[in-house]
Amino acid sequence: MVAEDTVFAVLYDKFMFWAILVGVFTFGWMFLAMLRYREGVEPDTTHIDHIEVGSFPVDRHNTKLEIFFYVAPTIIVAWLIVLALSSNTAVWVLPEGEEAHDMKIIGKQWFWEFEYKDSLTWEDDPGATGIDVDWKGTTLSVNSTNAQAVNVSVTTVGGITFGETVNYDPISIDTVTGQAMAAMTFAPEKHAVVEVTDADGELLHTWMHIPGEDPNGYRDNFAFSSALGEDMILPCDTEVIFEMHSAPSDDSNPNYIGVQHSFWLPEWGVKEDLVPGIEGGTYMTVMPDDPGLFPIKCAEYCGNQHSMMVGQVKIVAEEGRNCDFDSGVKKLTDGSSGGDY
Ligand SMILES: [Cu+2]
Repeated sequence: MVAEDTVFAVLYDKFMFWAILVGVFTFGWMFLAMLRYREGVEPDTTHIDHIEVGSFPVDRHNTKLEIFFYVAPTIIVAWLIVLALSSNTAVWVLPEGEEAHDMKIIGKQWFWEFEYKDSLTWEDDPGATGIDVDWKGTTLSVNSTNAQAVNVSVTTVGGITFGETVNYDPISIDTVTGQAMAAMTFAPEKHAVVEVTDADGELLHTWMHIPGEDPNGYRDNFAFSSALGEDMILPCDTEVIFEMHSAPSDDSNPNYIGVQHSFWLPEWGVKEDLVPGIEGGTYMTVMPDDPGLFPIKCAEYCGNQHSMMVGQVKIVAEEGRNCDFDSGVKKLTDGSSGGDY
């Protein structure tokens, strides 16, 4: 599945629009001329465009038309350059003072780490699964219209003591009311997963909280790793800023700072290098708008397991939103890539 509204897909459509317009005009004119001025057809002597077959119209040329032939394509080419550069700007010029989701990507030999600076709370579309999970304050509640939904499992990871996993006792959904309620305190510093399953343990609905940066700095940022088969999870309809670094997998040798990688989202048509030694990292922005799973690859040869350096990005809807919802923060599609042919 392709995220069709990403910047370069839209740019492709714009180039296609102009290519078709120019093509129809040029070939149309050519075929008209071929029909009209072919051998055996009497030239129309009453019109200004009377020309001799096979001879260049030296003394009856049209200066205005000839200038138009140069000026019009020049304007079109200049316009295409503007379109192309504005797409580049959307990906590589960082937005200022806007609400963006900050992600740190660390390329190692040979896997990716996805570190969360901003928190993200998301769940599957309740409209599609018939299940709605809510966990705030001291209460976890589930409302279900899905007759299959039976069990709720809750897992939390980390917090101040990093890496500690807690599996809570499963909660049952009342088969009559479709509700489940439990007194549990939501901890924003922990990674929390709530999964609703049917009687066979089949997963029906997921709710998840991913913690952001700890303001007190007591713990490391939460991270997913492609080495463990974990996906990078990003919200839809929100601008995402990737800050990317290359780091050695084993930092026991201070003289070794890693190799160059390139973070590539092939279906979105964007990639950016991760360069060892650049302190602040390199940057790229994206605006995902379709939910789904998209591949991640390394586009820079980085050693013998380079081809294994793959992962996935999962686009989800933030809790209480869905991906069809026009959030009004679509800077990329409003400003530089939406509709302004
Ligand atoms: Cu690589």
